[in-house]
Amino acid sequence: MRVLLVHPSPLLFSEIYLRLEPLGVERVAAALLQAGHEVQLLDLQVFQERDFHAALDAWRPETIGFSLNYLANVPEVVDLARAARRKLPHCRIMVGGHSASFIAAELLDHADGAIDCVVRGEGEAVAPQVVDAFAAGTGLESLPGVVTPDGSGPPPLLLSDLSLHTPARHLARRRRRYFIGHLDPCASIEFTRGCPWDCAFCSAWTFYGRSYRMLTPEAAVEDLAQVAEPNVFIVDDVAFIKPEHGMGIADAIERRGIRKQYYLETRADVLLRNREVFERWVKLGLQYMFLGIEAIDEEGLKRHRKRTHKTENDRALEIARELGLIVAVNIITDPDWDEERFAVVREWALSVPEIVHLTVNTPYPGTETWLTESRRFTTRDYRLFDVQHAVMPTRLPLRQFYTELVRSQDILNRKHMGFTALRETAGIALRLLARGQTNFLRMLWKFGSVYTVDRLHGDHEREVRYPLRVPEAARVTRPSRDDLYVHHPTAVAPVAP
Ligand code: B12
Ligand code: SF4
Repeated sequence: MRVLLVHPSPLLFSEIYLRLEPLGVERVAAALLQAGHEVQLLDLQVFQERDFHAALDAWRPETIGFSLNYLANVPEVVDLARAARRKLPHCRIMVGGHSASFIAAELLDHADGAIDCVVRGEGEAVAPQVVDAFAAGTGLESLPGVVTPDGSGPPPLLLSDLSLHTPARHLARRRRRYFIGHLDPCASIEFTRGCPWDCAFCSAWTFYGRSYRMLTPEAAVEDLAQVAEPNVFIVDDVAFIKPEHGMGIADAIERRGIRKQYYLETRADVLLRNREVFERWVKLGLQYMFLGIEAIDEEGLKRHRKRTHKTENDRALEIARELGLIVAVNIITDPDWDEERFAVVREWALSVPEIVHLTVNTPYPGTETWLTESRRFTTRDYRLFDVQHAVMPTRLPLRQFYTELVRSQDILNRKHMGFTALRETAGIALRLLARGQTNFLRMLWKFGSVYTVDRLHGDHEREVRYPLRVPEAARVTRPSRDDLYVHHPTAVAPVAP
């Protein structure tokens, strides 16, 4: 079958700081290619909606698979599915991905017949089975993780071996548009999947049932060796939880003489525990590290169930500095913050040399806060669930909240964009420009035009055609395993904490 896989357009966040290749779609594409299907990939982060329509007209796919990792992309994907259904009535349409997995039934309702099924959980093993069933005209309800308007299959299954489907990176066109900061262009890679912690605001652990799986170092580096870009974003939720795994990959990279620059994300306690692994990776080319700090006080850390302490966070930042890394940290802005609290956080952020991002506390389906907080939502607009908007009541009037948020982020950005910093970045920008890479340079000037109070506030006024569904009271008070997990926890014991 001819299968068109589509990744939706970027959100506010990625207009400024980064844009990354759709790795999940590339892995599903690899599995479909292995099963003998013809596959095209269209990433609307770097293509336009008109390119989607052109692909329907010119290639006439027999199946379309939409990727829906982000809740904010729900209306876009529903509209694209409806448009495709009108244009190609016989084309079968499936939707998969992180967010789609938590809201399968409501997605099917919004689409009103335009989506044939939602594939919950990991897509590599089941997507080829779905396409085969489409081709044969047989039922889908026996397939694991598949939900149709007529019923659901058994729970989704975890892949037995992550190395079976090397991402079909060759299908992602315009690859030079993917970047993060000055790592431009930048590819992505996955060394491990899942997270054994259980932070209250996060759905990484509920998606994978708290499992944690690793590619063998050989398989990980075989994949890395296929990457053409000089820079690599490691997408693992928490890098190098197992020191021997990080060291094993490092050994294999050295054996093969691979030289790249890397970005990764990890936790403060993992950095403290496995300092020598990160030290080794700095020698291999590790440049950027994102540390999930989330709060600057014990109370906040406890509320998010981060299972780290302020002293650990402070020490981890010191170590990252000692290692010479460029470090970005995130602080979760609570809608309850007043001017004073914003000022305290700004003061802290200005006192540390790290890049500090502020995101807004946003309960997502699949998180515990979704169950405990969703009654308080002030909006049903999926598009506002992008961690840049307030979806719960703010203590300050909404416009004032955004004024404080934008002002704080602006002050924090200028910390890195001041005259001295700009002189330093100018060299990088010019080198990239000489190679035709303009993503980083554009990023430097974009913040003020993209991230504005008027835009954030005005976004609340948009018409809501597909209202988000909040969980029923019974599910909130007595959540079942199905309410929390996509992949149910298996017999595999969590490795941490
Ligand atoms: C890398 C990453 C990004 C990249 C984007 C990469 C990209 N273009 O896809 C960047 C840094 C830009 C990003 C940004 C954001 N992200 Co992000 N991101 C991730 C991360 C860490 C890894 C994604 C990944 O590549 N995984 C590996 C691949 C192999 O898995 P996958 O994409 O999930 O795909 C599998 C399945 O989902 C499924 N599948 C996917 N597509 C399809 C399609 C079909 C047809 C089928 C059948 C199956 C299928 O099969 C795939 C293979 O098993 C995830 C966390 C995670 N562990 O997944 C968060 C995550 C997806 N991001 C999240 C969030 C909140 C965001 C932001 C809103 C803010 C933020 N915190 O950074 C922004 C906005 C994004 C935007 N659209 O602009 C949340 C999602 C929350 C939600 N429910 O909406 C996650 C889950 C992290 C978390 N727990 O908070 N992100
Ligand atoms: S450690 Fe990171 S990935 Fe794991 S549950 Fe917490 S926030 Fe999510």
